[in-house]
Amino acid sequence: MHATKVYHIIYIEKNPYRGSTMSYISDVIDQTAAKNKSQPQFMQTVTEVFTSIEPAVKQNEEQLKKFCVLERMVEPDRQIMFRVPWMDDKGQFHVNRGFRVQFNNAIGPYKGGLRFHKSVDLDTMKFLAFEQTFKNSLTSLPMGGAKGGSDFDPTGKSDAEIMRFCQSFMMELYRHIGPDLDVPAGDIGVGGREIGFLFGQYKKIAGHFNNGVLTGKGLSYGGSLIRPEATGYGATYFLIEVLKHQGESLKGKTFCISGFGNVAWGAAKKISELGGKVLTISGPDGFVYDADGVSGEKVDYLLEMRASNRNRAQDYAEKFGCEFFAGKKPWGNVKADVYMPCATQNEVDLEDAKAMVKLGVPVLNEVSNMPTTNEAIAYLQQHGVLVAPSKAVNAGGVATSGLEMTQNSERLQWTAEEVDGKLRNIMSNIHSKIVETLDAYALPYNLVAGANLAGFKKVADAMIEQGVY
Ligand code: 2IT
Repeated sequence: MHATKVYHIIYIEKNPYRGSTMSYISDVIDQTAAKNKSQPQFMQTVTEVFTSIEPAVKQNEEQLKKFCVLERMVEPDRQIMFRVPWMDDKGQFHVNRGFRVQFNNAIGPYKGGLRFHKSVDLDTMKFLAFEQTFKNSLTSLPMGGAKGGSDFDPTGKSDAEIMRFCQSFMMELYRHIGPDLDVPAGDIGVGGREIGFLFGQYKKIAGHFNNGVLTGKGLSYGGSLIRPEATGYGATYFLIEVLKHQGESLKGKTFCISGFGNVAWGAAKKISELGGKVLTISGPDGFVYDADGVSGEKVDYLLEMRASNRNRAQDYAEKFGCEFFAGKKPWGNVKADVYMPCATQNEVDLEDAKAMVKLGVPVLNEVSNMPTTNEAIAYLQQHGVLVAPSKAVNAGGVATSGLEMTQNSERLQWTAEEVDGKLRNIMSNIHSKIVETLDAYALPYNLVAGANLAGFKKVADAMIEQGVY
């Protein structure tokens, strides 16, 4: 049978509302699966979010149905796909595919990162933009949901090649973005260097210095202090709130982190600063076990690894004389108090979840977007593992992008202390909002359900109040 048909049938069969009283949710999941036959990642997040929102839908079913809120929520406002031709250092031409999915602007201008990775396709972009809509809602800042990027692979590329690629990408993207329209930022494969090249080209095309059009900028042209650190710092601040709720603290705890990019870097920096110990980092080649903990100059070395475009974790093991486990993930191989996936989607599957339970790891703090499969989340929760969902945990990145936009509008630059303090407050407020939402629906401390419910409610209210468009 053709693979696309398989996905379609799998998602309809797996529909958790099959045969339940919640036929509205069930129908929309079925219709969405039927219309998006080769988009398993998008269906994964739609199913995950919609599985959590039953209490909110029950309370307001008539209105939500009348205004087609769920039907409109799963259909992006627009999906832009374009050709990105570029020239390598030998003078050879290449063509990649560029994307921007503007999913939902009910509560603010479209906002979300750009991902440059060979795995990027429309399915990836749609799942990320859908997740972004609810995450941005949770931050309490006025930002809608979007995502973009390209299947361009930065591995092994020179700075000049990256620059030419970014310039070509912006030749098309510029007409779709603006400070009140859509504000892209970084994601996997897009950091300060790429944002600089993208902004330079935007400015040249637009003919004015409008730096509110992108976030994650360098400090010399309107970037915000703490934005590079914000995703990892925010994830740590959110975890502190979770631990506090359990009557515990971060100090003295051990961590397994995956990835070695911007997010893993920020998390390792903050965790080591606060007295936690990061035992692992990883890359596509395998994971590193550092018994002494990733801290100090070893944290800074992660930045060099990223800038080298080698995409190789073994470099760390070689430089600092640590053990390297080729082709393996840390999950199930190293015991720790907290697992923090910081690499990419679906990096924790059912097998990993089983190994985690067997090892007795009590907390999964999801940092990368949708790092855990739905089956794995269900297994972990059934076996008493506390799962903090990425929509809440990694929201500090985009929240600090929101703070960068505010500074650009004010034409001011805040101090690191000011931005960090606001980030801490935002993360603590997200946790409080989740707890309040769960209390309002008389639900137990299930952070996955609470985050989805809270994120959904604000977007749904705005969509209803603005009429059907
Ligand atoms: O997934 C994410 O939230 C990001 N990549 C950051 C998006 C942003 O606009 O800062």
